[in-house]
Amino acid sequence: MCDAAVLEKLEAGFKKLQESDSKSLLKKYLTKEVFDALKTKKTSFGSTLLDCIQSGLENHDSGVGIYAPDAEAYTVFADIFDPIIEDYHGGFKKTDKHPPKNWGDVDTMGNLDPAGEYVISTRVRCGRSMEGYPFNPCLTEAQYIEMMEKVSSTLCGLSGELKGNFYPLKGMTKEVQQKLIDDHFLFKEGDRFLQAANACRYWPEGRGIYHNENKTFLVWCNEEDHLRLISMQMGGDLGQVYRRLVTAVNDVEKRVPFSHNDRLGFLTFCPSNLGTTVRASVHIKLPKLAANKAKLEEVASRFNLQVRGTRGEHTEAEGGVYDISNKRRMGLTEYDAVKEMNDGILEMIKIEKEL
Ligand code: ADP
Ligand code: CIR
Repeated sequence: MCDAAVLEKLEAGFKKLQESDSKSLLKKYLTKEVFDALKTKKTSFGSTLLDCIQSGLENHDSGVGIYAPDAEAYTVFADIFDPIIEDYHGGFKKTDKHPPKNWGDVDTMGNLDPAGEYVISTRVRCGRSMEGYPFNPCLTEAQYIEMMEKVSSTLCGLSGELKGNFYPLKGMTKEVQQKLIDDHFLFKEGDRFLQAANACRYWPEGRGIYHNENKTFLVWCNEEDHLRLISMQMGGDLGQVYRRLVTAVNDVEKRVPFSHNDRLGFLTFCPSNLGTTVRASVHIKLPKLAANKAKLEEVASRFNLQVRGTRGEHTEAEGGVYDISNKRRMGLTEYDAVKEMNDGILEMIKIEKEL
């Protein structure tokens, strides 16, 4: 697209966003001043402000509304990324530096619900970007294929509990794909936030999932991020889930070089995932607390937690099952991000018991 057409789209989209009642962080921080300062800038990949914000311009119900088409966008468009990062991650300022990776003493994490009354399942995931490749909107079809081959051959070298197989999305039957999605193992298809961000080109080419036999260790390839490493299982044994993830990440990191930035930590497509990239969650039933959704949200945010629906972000709760996780991922260590979920969930269970 020529620059004049990009500018025209930007101006029209910005006007509509301003007139909307969008609650997104994009709307909150994209002032006229910031917009004017950034609207003609480009990264060396050729990414524009439109490439960063088109998802939020098209989807006014976005929570965040912005993605980095390439790593350089975080610096070139810092005037809009920095305040959004600060807001989302609970005060990570533009002068702050994300701490070095630290998984802490994995043996101190335990079971959130030994009696099995509230927690249905536990999951901890992190994201990684492969060094030498830009993010989704800038990848070529050849790069997608090359990356998936690298990921697949690397993971097939894992052993013990992590040993498994890689399944490309292309060629997978719709039944198998849907069953994996319904069982919460696989990413969904047709996410409109990612589509609008230009993150779904050549789909299903270059996308796939690796998992061990029990589906307790899984890796998503080229959905939102290059890699999502996931450990999950039924019940509330966060300790076991966490130890498995840490073992796996340490192993994979020896085999694949990942993009890391001194200030931002591990680099991801969405600014909400930067830093540790860790989202530790439980599927949980808290019927008394959840009888009042506003109250549930209020209590969760008191403990820096985020509430999602049963099928993940932008979905509704089914059968009273909520996905509750740590919200911030930056400015704290991996251990502390998981501990934040641990401590908050224990408090929420305590409140539920007292109601
Ligand atoms: P993310 O991968 O960023 O964490 P989503 O919110 O889209 O993104 O969730 C991805 C999938 O993981 C969804 O199917 C969701 O239901 C599932 N999931 C998340 N937390 C849990 C959990 N504690 N137990 C089981 N499934 C979970
Ligand atoms: C949105 O803005 O709602 C989507 N682009 C997804 C943002 C990721 N949200 C989050 O809370 N981690």
